[in-house]
Amino acid sequence: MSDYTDILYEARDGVARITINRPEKYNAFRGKTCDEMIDALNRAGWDKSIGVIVLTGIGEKAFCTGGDQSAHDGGYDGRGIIGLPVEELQGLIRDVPKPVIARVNGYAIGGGNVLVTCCDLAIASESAQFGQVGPKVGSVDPGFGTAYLARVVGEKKAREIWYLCRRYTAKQALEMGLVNAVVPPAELDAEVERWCMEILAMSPTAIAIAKRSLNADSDNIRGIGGLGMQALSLYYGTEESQEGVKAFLEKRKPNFRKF
Ligand code: 2NE
Repeated sequence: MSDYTDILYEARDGVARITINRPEKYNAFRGKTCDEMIDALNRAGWDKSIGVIVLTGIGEKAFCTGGDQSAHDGGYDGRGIIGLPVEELQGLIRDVPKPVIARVNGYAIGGGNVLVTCCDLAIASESAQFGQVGPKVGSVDPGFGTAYLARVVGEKKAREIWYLCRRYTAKQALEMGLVNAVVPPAELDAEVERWCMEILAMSPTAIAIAKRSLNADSDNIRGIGGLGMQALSLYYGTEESQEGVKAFLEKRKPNFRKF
């Protein structure tokens, strides 16, 4: 697969850049987007001329806003347990034997925030905003999106993020350890480039072993994710979940009181 419609792929000077290209949807992903990202990650991950992978979204508004709610009808429009192979995508970010850097240029919301969580490193523009929205829109990201988030930002903060669905600034994301660096928007590309060049100077095999070793401690979370997706597919069939999706699309507050 190389005729991508939902992403851009560029490989140059040892760095592969995967860019979600759905600006009209604030870079939300549908089934096809996930499949293309999986294809591109495999392509970059096993290309010996590539030492670092950068994941980002087109434009300045959004890095990624998670599942495309307009492609959600009691389930998403693609393959897999919930119609979005997100657990495969998240697992692959961890499995490719090279660092994946999230270049966070705007909103990293819902599944977009989970992608940031799963990436090895994250560098954000000062204008980026982060947060989970699942309980507001009738969804949840079990596995890496919840349990691994707690490893990254701590248990109490992860619970706050999921239970209150607030938005966090790039500075707050830095303070909680969700991102590694924050720079003014105009300096984002130069900063990402600097981090890539530093990594490219290292032994790729040592980096690959370090990555797998760092992964090992949290790999059990993958099983929770698979189990959780099965539960999520049942939840998506309920009136309660559908109220969340409908409310988002109708631009109103959800009413979950009767549930
Ligand atoms: C991103 C955010 C915070 C932006 O808010 P605001 O107020 O700045 O803009 P607005 O008007 O909400 O959004 C701008 C346009 O982008 C679309 C909106 O519908 C709107 O379109 P127009 O009215 O201009 O035509 N848009 C934004 N996000 C979208 C999305 N995800 N799908 C489709 N269209 C989207 C605000 O928009 C927000 O909170 N978005 C909610 C994102 C959301 O619900 N994501 C899914 C969470 S569940 C999930 O990701 C997931 C997973 O990770 C794993 C498994 C299953 C699900």
